[in-house]
Amino acid sequence: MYMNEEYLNYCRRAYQQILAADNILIVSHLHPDIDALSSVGIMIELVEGLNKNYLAYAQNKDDNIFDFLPHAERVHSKLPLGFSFNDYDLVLILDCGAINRTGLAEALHNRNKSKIQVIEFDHHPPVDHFADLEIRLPHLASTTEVLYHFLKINNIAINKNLSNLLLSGILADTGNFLYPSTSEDTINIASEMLQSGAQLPKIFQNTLQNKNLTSMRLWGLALKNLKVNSKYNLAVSVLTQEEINEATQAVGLDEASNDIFGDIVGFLSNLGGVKGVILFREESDGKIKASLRTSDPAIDISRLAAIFGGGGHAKASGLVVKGKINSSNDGWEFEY
Ligand SMILES: [Mn+2]
Repeated sequence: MYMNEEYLNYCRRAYQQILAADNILIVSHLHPDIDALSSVGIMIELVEGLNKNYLAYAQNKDDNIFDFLPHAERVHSKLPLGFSFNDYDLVLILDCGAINRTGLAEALHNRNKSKIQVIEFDHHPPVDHFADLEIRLPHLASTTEVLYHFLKINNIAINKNLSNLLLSGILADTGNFLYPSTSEDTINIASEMLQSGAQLPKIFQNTLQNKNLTSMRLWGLALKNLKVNSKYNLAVSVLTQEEINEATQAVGLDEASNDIFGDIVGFLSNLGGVKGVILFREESDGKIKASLRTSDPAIDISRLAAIFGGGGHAKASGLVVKGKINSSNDGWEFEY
């Protein structure tokens, strides 16, 4: 078990607080990914079973793409009319990394701490501490893996919905067991989920085997533009705003999901002989985003991201700077 006595107690306390609460707000990060929505789904399954009032929220949830996940359709992408933060006595924050990613930073900062308790479950490295109870385990592969331990410690039976949700988060955040975050424990949990009824083929049909034309075009461009910087031994690829527009508008989309870029850079990190890979992409609002990955056990690539104000995990991190990218035959020039 990947958890010390202190965290065992945190998990027990968290469950006692859920049992004692009347109105529960379940929150994950903006543009939620599969691990985020799976974690929210797990909490929905739990609180519905306990007949609690709840609202689930993840700002700007992309329509429908993750509807194969149990309860994903119950997650609000906008706060409903008449929403009041003070109506809740317990807030569960899942997979958010930092308070800014909750879309509720102001309400969380200004809350009446004697009335509203906040519990955070996460596997991102610490950024800011705003929860009353923080169950943060950065060595675990996914937030659903954190929640697996939470469920086990509290003797909550893992039914078919829970097993599908737990496995989906693990598969997504390990790149189907390819990323270095995959541990022996991760694989054991996944195998237990299959025995509990998780449907691996159904998950794959909705993830790996469900790429759309836009994402295929972006994959093609990112591969075409891949170069190796021999000075730093880093692989670099760039997607300019023009290229992203061309790829996405062709099928009538104005915005490409961030997940696509995470998938692409995850794949690029398989390139042999380099220390790491960076995928830069130009956003429409005058920003450049970069995703950094390494599969070299000796390298903490978040230290490179941190130089530019970014952060994340040792093997997968990101950064955002204001600026633009000019591409020419000689390469790229960054103005920032
Ligand atoms: Mn995650």
